[in-house]
Amino acid sequence: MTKTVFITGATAGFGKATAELFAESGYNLIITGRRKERLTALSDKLSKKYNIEVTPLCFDVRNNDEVVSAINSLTNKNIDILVNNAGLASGLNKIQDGLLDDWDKMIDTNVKGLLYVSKAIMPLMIKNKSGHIINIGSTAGKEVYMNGNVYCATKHAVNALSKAMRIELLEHGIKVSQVCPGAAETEFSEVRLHGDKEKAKRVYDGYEPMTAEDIASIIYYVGNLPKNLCVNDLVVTSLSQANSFYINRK
Ligand code: NDP
Ligand code: 8X3
Repeated sequence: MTKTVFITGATAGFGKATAELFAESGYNLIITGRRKERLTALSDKLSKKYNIEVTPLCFDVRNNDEVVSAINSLTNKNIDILVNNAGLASGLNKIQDGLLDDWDKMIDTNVKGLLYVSKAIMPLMIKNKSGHIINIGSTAGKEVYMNGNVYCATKHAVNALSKAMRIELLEHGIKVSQVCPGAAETEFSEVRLHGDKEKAKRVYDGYEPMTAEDIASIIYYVGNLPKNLCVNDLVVTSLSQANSFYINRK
């Protein structure tokens, strides 16, 4: 039977590339994000190109009512893989100069949003006695670096929640994996730097970061192992990066 993958944050970056890769392999997709035009365009493109079913759901993961009603609206609720990818960094201030708006955005999206989406989908997987949740963490969830403070805290929370989900869903036969990328060039830095495209480009000066397609290939790999195998935690960087602190810039 054709499998279905539910990908949050599919309007850009990792989520969009992951949608394309699973579509190419014949999966049906449920793709989400706030930017409706992008979502509809991607849905139209992938359904035609790969002859698959694509359901676009436009909602903000920070709003639990929107999350629940979007998932309730699905006619086919058989979700094989959930990729909890929607997320962001906002701001690079020291913690003592932090902006509450930045903190709220990161905590509400990366932690509470991931929980809301998971809470709505886990009962469907439990009912089916199968499923796979792939959470997108970060090297920022393994280490804390200067000016990373609240973003790092949210990704440490994703690290903890991934472990918690794996323990608590074990008896239901549901796999839980965490994929933790290092630096990859997407819209991430532009969002973190509040829309400053020039400054965002300079984040990647002098080295080769990963691409969205690189991370999509890792997510696809993790999601397509034999039934008895579960990657618990996978940290991945480009060859130029050892960890959050060491980047080999030319
Ligand atoms: P992008 O900015 O390119 O994409 C982020 C996606 O998340 C967009 O589709 C955006 O959609 C969605 N999103 C953000 N906020 C919300 C929200 N409130 N509700 C719904 N969707 C939302 O970033 P990346 O692809 O790089 O990031 C994806 C994930 O990977 C994030 O969790 C990020 O923290 C993590 N990550 C990124 C790394 C990097 O270096 N790029 C490294 C490690 C982890 P829309 O705006 O349309 O809602
Ligand atoms: C994104 C990677 O290095 O900006 O999670 O924290 S980093």
